[in-house]
Amino acid sequence: MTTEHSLRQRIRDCYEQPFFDLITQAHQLHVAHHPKNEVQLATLSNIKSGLCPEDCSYCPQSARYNTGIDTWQLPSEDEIRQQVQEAKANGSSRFCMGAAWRTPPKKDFSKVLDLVRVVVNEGMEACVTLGMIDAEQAHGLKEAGLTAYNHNIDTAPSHYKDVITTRTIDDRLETLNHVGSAGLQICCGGILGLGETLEQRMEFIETLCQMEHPPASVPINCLVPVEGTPLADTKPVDPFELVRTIATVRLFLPKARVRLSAGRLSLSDEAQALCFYAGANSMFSGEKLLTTANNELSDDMVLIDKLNLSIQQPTCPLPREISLERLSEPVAGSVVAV
Ligand code: SAM
Ligand code: DTB
Ligand code: SF4
Repeated sequence: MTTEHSLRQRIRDCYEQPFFDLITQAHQLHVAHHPKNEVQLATLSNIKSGLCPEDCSYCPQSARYNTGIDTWQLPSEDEIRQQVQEAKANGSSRFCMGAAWRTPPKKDFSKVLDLVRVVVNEGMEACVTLGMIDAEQAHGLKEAGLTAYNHNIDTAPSHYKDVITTRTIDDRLETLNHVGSAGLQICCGGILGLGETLEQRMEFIETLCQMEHPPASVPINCLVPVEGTPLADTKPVDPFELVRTIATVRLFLPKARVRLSAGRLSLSDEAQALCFYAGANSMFSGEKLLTTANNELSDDMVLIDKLNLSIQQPTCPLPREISLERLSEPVAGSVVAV
């Protein structure tokens, strides 16, 4: 049996154990590594909407699908400053700017650096997701004060070509290496409900665990099916499978932030509560994700209040010892017996 296989098997054993055993273990490890009863709010801003040349079969922003979304190019620094101030006033400590690019065009990249500086100057953690970047661009973002770069592997390597044909998982991992080598935090996760098998879901988690630079945050999205995309009629993810996935990620990447991401609008308050119990400690706040709807701010505040959660304050700039510390440890072998 190879090491790879045994890690996969341990992940699967964790995922498949009785539900309450799984979430109890995950919760225990969560409170050992993170402040109790705390959630981080992150705000998304779509800084370049639509007309993307990639063919990601879930994405409303691909130019290949007729989804009727509004398209736009980069906003001004003033527009971003205003959005950042509003996000901060609403409790967010991270501001994440997303662009529908395969890779950022040269002419736009320096403008993105200016937008990052705006976010940093307002005292928020800055994150961007711009598609594939090279080593020089990663260093440029680090210099500008960026905290994290979001680049999802999205699904299992063995399922990748069924979901996206215009790039490979290795392209994705190459960008993630540039990001990690530049000293940026990696934000990397994926989407549940893309037609993956249970084994492929385990392979997805295994891939996250084996990354050269482990992810500091792991967004777990559930597919938001959008009319016009190839996955428009896909069956929704069972919320218990979402909770199991979050708990398993918490067990195998104990120090990472786990972000309950797209698809939250379809969850009941009770399902969201289980996600937080199982180890999620961040979520997107604000009534829009990139192109699709998200939960109302006032509903989120009521839920946060009902669960007696506190909202995390900005942690940036990260103390050097935290940002350089390895953010994952192979602990899962020892937690099964908790
Ligand atoms: N173009 C860049 C890229 O692909 O990395 C950045 C933007 S892209 C929209 C960011 C992430 O949004 C994707 O990796 C995917 O995980 C998520 N996403 C896009 N469409 C989604 C959908 N319909 N449901 C859930 N997540 C989605
Ligand atoms: C991530 O993993 N999820 C966010 C963020 N990173 C950029 C994006 C979700 C997008 C959902 C579909 C949309 O609104 O277009
Ligand atoms: Fe483009 Fe990103 Fe959407 Fe793929 S997920 S089509 S790369 S915006």
